[in-house]
Amino acid sequence: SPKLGYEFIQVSEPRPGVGQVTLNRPKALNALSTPLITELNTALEALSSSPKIAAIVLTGSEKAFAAGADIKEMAPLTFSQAYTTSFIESWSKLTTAVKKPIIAAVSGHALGGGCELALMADILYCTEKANFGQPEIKLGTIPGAGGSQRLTRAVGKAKAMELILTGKSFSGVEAENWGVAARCYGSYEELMDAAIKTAETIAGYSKVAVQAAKEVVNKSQDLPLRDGVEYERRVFHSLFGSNDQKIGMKAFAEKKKAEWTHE
Ligand code: CO8
Repeated sequence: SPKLGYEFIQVSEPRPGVGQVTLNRPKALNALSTPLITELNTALEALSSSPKIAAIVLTGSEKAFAAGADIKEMAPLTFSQAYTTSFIESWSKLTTAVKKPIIAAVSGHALGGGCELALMADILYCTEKANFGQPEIKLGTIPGAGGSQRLTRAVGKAKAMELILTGKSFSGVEAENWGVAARCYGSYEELMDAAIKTAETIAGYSKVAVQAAKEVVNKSQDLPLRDGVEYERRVFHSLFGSNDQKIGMKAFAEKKKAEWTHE
């Protein structure tokens, strides 16, 4: 059931433990204005701190995940306004403030800031026909919410450079083949079913282990290999201090289902 109080997004709980945020600014193909991003951050922080929620699905409509930053809002910005207000910085709040896994379910356009937002998620699912791209070059600018960094890490320099310098789009099928998307689906319905099912699967595990798993995988994007492997081992060691590790391994030995305490 959609929660009241938001203008540009909808928040729901499609399954127990699964929070869903749906971008809902259909007239502008979910263009990411500052008010929309403010609502998104508020909703994600609320889901992140809710003890009832274990995983989050972030989606748009069948037609558009998001067609980018709001070009009409950006057009008149001056350098000093952008610089002193740290324009766009708050966009990536979800990558630091949210410790629960976020699954982006992308159908239709995911362009510019929309592509960047999808790339910030922990898991990306899309439809075969999804339309990804970084078209900023056509507007006389460049990606500003991590696109040049996250897309390059995802597809490698050769493809990222071509995509960002030409502004050409890529499909959901290509996104899956190149490793941007974990999986692509034939229809919007299949996409949403799969995203919610995956979130539900994750929600069935120990919250402690899930948060640790997300943390160490994301560390691999920031750290050199040796440091990353060491970081992983430290976190792995620390999980021997959790109840859930004892519960999970005991349940395996006894051939029973683990009943997590999330401690
Ligand atoms: N900003 C504002 N309004 C938009 C945007 C946008 N990014 N995209 C679409 N709209 C609006 C259109 O202006 C139109 O409004 P209106 O009906 O009032 O004219 C409405 O949405 C519907 O759009 P179209 O009529 O164009 O729909 P089509 O189906 O014909 O075309 C497209 C769909 C191809 C997606 C087309 O709308 C398009 O090219 N949009 C712009 C895509 C784009 O360039 N995105 C990148 C923007 S720049 C950016 O995101 C990064 C800036 C760096 C900062 C980092 C990110 C925050």
